[in-house]
Amino acid sequence: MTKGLQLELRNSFRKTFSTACERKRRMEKPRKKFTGFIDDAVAAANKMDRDELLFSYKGILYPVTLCSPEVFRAMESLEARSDDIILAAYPKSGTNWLAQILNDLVAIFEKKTQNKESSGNDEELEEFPYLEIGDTGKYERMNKLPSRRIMITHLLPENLPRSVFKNKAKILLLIRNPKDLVTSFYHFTNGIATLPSYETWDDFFVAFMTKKMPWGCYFEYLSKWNKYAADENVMPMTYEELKENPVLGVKSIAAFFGISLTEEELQTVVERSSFQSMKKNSEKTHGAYANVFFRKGAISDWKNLFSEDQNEKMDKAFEEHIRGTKLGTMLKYDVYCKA
Ligand code: PPS
Repeated sequence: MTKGLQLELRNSFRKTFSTACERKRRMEKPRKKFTGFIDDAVAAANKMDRDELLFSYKGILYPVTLCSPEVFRAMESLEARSDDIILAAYPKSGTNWLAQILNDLVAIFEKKTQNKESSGNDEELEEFPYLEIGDTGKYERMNKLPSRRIMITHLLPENLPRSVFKNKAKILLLIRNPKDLVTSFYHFTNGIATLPSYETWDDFFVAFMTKKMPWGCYFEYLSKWNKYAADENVMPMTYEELKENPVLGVKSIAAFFGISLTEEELQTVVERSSFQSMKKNSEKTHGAYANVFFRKGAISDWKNLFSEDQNEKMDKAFEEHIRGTKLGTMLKYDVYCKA
């Protein structure tokens, strides 16, 4: 991008959000707790043995430094709303990317609706954006937050609070091709102390294929969410389609959540959520773990890791579990996962 265009985008953003100060607060606000939370979790994990890092709840593994059975039980008290914005994604699907897009879309929505009461305007109202991460009092506090709330989750549909489906909260379901996802997960796992690290890629691949991942098995995640993929309150989107056409992707997300955008606003949201922009800003937003969360941001990095045998195993698992389903078809496996 040329310097002139960058300047134009910056200026258009300034016009959209009345003051630079307000903009800075909106951009950095959701991440203040993010970095603090991750730093604390890493400090706690550093004092633990590898085999203590995960616990099992309802048959699924989670990191002990981030989640707990008490918080899972308390989550049921969350009263979801029809105007909630929920981002559901298996780990390493591009969650932070979509979170950036949704935060900007809600900021634009609030500005237009002059929603002074909105949950975005007061730092004290802030909660860690991942639904399943926090303390037991989080959900009672969230029940008092004004709309529109953004919630991010890696959970299976059956483990979300019942009110999410009962009250028809809208869910953006983000999915990513399994080969790039497992590649990303491997690098992440070895880059952050909250998850058990692996000596070799081969060991990690075996663990991924045998249901040893935190937040559960990728294939089960897709099979279970597939039952909701055609619901009118659920919009599935792939990492790859957003990467290949971010303008169209952001437009469809905004339309799904009923947020109107001018052409200028659309361009600004797209630019601010590009991998380059997010990586540049990542020390501010993600602190010490910036490079772990924003690694390559590309399609096909799996080709640098997968052996012939691993390709065959993944192809077979995809065939058995997902091909032929709505989500499986959306993933365009033959385009993105064949050498
Ligand atoms: S997490 O830890 O589960 O919340 O990780 P998550 O954010 O879901 O996924 C991390 C991967 O998403 C890439 N990423 C992006 N790709 C494209 N564009 C943008 N803006 C973007 N932001 C993050 C990130 O680099 C991780 O993928 P890999 O393949 O490891 O680079």
